[in-house]
Amino acid sequence: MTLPRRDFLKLSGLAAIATSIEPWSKSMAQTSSAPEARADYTLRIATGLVELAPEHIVSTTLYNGQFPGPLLRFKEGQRAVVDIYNDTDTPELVHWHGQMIPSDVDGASEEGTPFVPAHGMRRVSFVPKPSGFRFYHTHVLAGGDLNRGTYTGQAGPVYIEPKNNPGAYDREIFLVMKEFEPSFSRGGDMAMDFLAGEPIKELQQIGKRADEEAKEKAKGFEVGYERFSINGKMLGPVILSELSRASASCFTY
Ligand SMILES: [Cu+2]
Repeated sequence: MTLPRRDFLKLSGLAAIATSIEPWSKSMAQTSSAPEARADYTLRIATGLVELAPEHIVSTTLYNGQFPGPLLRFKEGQRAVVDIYNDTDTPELVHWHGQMIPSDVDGASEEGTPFVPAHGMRRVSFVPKPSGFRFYHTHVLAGGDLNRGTYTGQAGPVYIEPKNNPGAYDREIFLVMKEFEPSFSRGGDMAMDFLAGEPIKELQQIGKRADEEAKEKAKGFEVGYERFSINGKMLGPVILSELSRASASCFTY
């Protein structure tokens, strides 16, 4: 039973209040003080700013107003509860990359995970596994919208502490590498010389074959990036923005 607020206020000055509001307080007790565990972590999805370098600020969608999103530490085999608030105007999905968890919380809509509604929230609870360094990120399909999904700053590190070998490290450092400022291109114009190591022959051949096959058809668009960052910081000073676009891509990595 619920009592209109007006009636409640009217009653509140009376001695009869105790008996009158009893059903009200009972119903409140059932809804709000049910044994709801506190979440281990809260993620808030909202737009915000990332300062990649002094005077180089990117406006995008973030977790908890930061990039990367906060480090979430879980324990292998120990249930984790995460509250996800979506403060944006579009439905969102938080995907637990690399974890073997049920599809209703995994964060992939194609596997059946419900979206976190726009301006709504969802609580997810799962037993994290396997142990190790993982990450979480949005699983919204961006399509041609470079302000959505993977093109935003929605990514963060997860560390699942192993049950058996806790690893007595002196120091733990978590690195999240992410590109920013995407743009469409017709291919081939993003510098690749920042890639480390020797080219892999097999991959080159696959690329060559694909190019040949595509000759007949019109080639689709590719997405290239202006900035590369480690933990939300691009390397090198802002002078790089004066260099050509292609070399900036490699230097700032
Ligand atoms: Cu993923």
